[in-house]
Amino acid sequence: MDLEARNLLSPLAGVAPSCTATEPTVSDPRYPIGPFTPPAAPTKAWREQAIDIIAGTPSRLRAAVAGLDEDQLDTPYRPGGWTLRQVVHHVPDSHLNAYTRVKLALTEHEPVIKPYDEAAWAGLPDTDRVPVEVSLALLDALHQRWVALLRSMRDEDFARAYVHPETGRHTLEYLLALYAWHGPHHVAHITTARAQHAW
Ligand code: NI
Repeated sequence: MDLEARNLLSPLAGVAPSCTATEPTVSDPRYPIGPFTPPAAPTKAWREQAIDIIAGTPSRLRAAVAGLDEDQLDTPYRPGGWTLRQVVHHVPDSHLNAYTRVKLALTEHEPVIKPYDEAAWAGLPDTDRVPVEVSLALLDALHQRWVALLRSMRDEDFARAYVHPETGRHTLEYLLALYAWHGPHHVAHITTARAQHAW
């Protein structure tokens, strides 16, 4: 579990997740750090912490898979789930889209963004043909660009928004919160699996 990131974000999170039977819980292996909850009243200090988490995600992902062999990388993080290799390749897939959404929202008025089918992307052949190192390097480079952009943004820039055709209008502050959760969420898939296998 990604305790450091969780401790950073949990005091700042919004309403607690619902405890109804249909909602995922913190014991759900799909959500090792809990499901995403947007912050109720984000502050500038909160944003700086969230950007720091995004800045640290590439090195944390790299550390999470360090020393794993090819068979271990081809093991699902949970029964029926993605392999650790698919998780690693998914993170830059997702963050490339997020970075693009930030740039679109900063340069256009509430653009409608293009969703993507993350499961289908994770099933494309590059996932098996490219070493995880390639995606780790891609994530390193991407986050240098993304974090430089996020750190350049003024308060009013975080109020800019994009429109997701299925889930509606979201501010860049919401996107920041979502991706400060998303990286640690997937790192925890790997670290939790390693702990369970004693790898
Ligand atoms: Ni994801």
